[in-house]
Amino acid sequence: MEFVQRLEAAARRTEDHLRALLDECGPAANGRLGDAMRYAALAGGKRFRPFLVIESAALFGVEERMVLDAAAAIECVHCYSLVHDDLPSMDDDNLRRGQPTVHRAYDEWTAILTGDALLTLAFEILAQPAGQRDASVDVDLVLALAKAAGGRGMVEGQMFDLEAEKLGTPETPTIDHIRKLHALKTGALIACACEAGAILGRATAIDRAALRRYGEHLGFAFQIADDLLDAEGDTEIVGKETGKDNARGKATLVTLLGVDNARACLEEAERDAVNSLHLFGGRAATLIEAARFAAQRAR
Ligand code: GRG
Repeated sequence: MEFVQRLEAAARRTEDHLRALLDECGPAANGRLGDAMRYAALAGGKRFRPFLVIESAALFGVEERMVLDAAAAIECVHCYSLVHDDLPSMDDDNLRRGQPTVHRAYDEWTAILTGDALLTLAFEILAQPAGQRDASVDVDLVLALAKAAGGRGMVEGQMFDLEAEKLGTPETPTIDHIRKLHALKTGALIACACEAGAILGRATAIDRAALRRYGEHLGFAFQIADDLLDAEGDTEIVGKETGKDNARGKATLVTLLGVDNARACLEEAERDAVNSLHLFGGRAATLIEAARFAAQRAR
């Protein structure tokens, strides 16, 4: 199967599973919270993180239900982060995945609660007994996701981002600062998605570390591509407002280094990601293609 077809198939499987989980564990579909959660979680999105869970787990032949639960849980955390990031007090966005953001379609308090409920649902999905799952695997996954999402992970990255924008600190952001911010805000969850396959497959520490390294480089490439899309992309194709970083004077690798140097960093991150997979040989062909996709994506 072609890479794009694999990505689309993974997105469909994740969405179907997420829909079933929302019916099983989420609020009623005809209530405000249930509707808003479904609006945030089921409409669009590349489902790149679930794809990474599915493909990293495929290296170890993990049972389908376990894989889809982990994929759906990580996507719930991702969707929550987008809903909260879009809020007026954060990035203040009107458009996400080509449609009005949750606080625009509903209102701010509903968007806050929708994010809260999606974040919590992620951990409920991982903790509920299902299939052949082993409790120690569940605990490992819960720990990895909590670390990636929390105050030493994505939330800290978001904090750095907002401190820079709203408080002007640090006064002169360095490339190292931006790299750390990216590693936390974007890289941590992407790395967790890659590592999840190894956790589910009870892989060796060496294999697990290799997938984590791959995810960290991939996350960096993904973020630079995001900044390039903000600088050069078309709102219609990207599905969210573009040109915001420059307009706000935000420090990114693109605004600090310029488009050409940022693109060189992106290519290096893609190479580093691919090199991290060498011990898997040809079995990692799809993950190698995923690195190319992250670097060259148009939305
Ligand atoms: C609110 C705690 C908290 C964190 C927010 C995700 C995030 C952190 C901010 C989003 C801002 C942003 C543009 C980050 C850059 C990388 C990124 C996460 C892009 C969005 O992910 P995609 O491209 O989106 O995978 P889809 O819609 O395809 O799922």
